[in-house]
Amino acid sequence: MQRKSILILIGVVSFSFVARAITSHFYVDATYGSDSYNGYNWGSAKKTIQAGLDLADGDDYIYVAAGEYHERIEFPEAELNKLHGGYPPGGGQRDFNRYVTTIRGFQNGPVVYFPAKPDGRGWRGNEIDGFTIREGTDYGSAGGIYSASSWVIIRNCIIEENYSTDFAGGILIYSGALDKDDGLIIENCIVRNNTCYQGAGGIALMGDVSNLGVYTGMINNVVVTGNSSTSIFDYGIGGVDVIFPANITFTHCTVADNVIDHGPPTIEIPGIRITGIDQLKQGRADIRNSIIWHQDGDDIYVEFNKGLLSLSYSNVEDSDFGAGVIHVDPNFIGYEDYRLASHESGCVDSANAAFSMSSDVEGLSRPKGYGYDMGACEYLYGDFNNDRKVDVIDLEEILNNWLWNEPQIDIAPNGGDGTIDFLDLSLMADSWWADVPEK
Ligand SMILES: [Ca+2]
Ligand SMILES: [Ca+2]
Ligand SMILES: [Ca+2]
Ligand SMILES: [Ca+2]
Repeated sequence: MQRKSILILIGVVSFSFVARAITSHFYVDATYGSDSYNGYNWGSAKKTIQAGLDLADGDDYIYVAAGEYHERIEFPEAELNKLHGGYPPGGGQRDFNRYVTTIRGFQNGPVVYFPAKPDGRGWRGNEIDGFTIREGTDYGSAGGIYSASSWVIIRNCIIEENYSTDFAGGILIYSGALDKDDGLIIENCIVRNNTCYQGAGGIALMGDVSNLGVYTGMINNVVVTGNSSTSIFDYGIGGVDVIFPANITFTHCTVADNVIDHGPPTIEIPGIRITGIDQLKQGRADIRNSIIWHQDGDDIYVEFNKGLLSLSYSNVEDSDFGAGVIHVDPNFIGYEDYRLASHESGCVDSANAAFSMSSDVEGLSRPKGYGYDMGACEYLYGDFNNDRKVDVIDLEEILNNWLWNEPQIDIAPNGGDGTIDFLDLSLMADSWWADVPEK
């Protein structure tokens, strides 16, 4: 009798494991969908993203067609759900640059919210990919994305023009759990022109400090620009705030031209702050292959005995030091375009290949030219007019300067040889018709 009960118990337990592994696919389409449909394919897509998310119970995919979604969304209380934007209305081949999928928030809450479990532990591995997230307003967490789980993946997103009074204008990661989950990834994203009153204009990475458990995260190919903290009295950070228990590695990031409104006696930190509670509870950041550039104020502020910084192969406006660290004008194209304007920029080909990514923030393959570039954007050799294409217009530049000494065009060999000839033509041809969509 007892043995039979155990067998039944084993049967129930293994059944529940099988049931858990089912992956479902749900569809959302602002143009052709309706929330009265079942959401099981493009032809019966839901109209709102929230209606699609509400179908997911873990390990599911929710596909969203291009369009404007005027809503605030909340991920379900489950793990491993993946929300992917960038499909053509009606369904078809995904292209998130072409099929722009925008979630436009409004008052009283972040545009995107990832919850935690009631005990503070995170829901693991939830993911948002391929969206523009804008115009959220919140009073107390973040305007754009607020995740209460530290294992969340944010990829191929633009987070812009959001506002919060506290913590972060763009993105807040706040792990409340005692045992925090590693696995945070923010990748191929642009976080720009967000505003916070007294917090970080761009991104805040923090959590419950009541024990020593930290979480690690990766920020790869991310542009953080034009974000601001507007309090004139209190503290504020322009770009990124890394606070214990966060332990963050930045690779190929461009953090530039973020601003704060207050000045001395408060420390001016338009760039990145790394801080914590005390010597045992220090925030940590490893910054490599990146550009941190703010004309006024501190690019990277490490609070004494509360933060730890490892800096390498980066270009920093201030005198911060480390292996391969330089301090030269990055030569951005300008007008909110943070690509490098010329092969003569000190950031071109000077990053460390050991830390590199195989593509840049816009999907351009790396490396181009003679090595990997610092920052989120790889310089496209041969694109002399910086229009993201190497084509006949650029070829004309070569031909017009044939056998002349023109440093702007003299891209080969490495460092130039004082003449425009077949070497330069050949390097240009390597990128022929490379087409990088505008972001
Ligand atoms: Ca500076
Ligand atoms: Ca390069
Ligand atoms: Ca061009
Ligand atoms: Ca040459």
